[in-house]
Amino acid sequence: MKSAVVAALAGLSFTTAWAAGPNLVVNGSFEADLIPLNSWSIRPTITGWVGAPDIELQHDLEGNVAQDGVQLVELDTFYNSAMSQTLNASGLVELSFWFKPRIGWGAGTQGIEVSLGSFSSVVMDTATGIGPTPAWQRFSTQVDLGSSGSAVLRFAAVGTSDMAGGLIDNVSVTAVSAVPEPSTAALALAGGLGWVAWQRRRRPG
Ligand SMILES: [Ca+2]
Ligand SMILES: [Ca+2]
Repeated sequence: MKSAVVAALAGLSFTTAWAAGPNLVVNGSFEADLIPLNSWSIRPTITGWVGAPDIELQHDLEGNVAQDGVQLVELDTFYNSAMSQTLNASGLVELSFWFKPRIGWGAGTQGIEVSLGSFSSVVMDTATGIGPTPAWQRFSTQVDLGSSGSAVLRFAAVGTSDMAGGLIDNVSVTAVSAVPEPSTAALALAGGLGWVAWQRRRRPG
């Protein structure tokens, strides 16, 4: 699993640095629009985010525990979808988010494309939910947003459009006050959180 993730991210300027400062993302943990426990809801918008065309919120659905708080997002709703928000930001920032594949689904269906300003990358397109306890993993990268003062942050499901996509939580963009020393590591990965029993969601097709 980890080797596949590293391979998927080869060539990206991911670093292990952590930035200080407030989170510039509105509702980055998807907690603002609380839905009932063990449920999902597909909506054109949620607080801070606009779907293209829609966004699926989940609240501990079938035991899928969020990385932060109680809710998370999936973007393969009934099809590959996307969500975005415009940030008031400039200069060097650190983008961070957490990802977990859904159990029981193979590679090529759980990919996430992330973009911020001029930065864009597909991550996790080789992720598989094989095994009883797929773990949350953190991805981070630094992006120079220049001086325009605003930038679009966007996530999109990629790969097979089949109502099964990777799970996203705890998205943050923070200003970086000083350029950190680049790490030799290709990416920041943190596992071990949220090792929970996870059942495949079933939904009428
Ligand atoms: Ca959350
Ligand atoms: Ca999919």
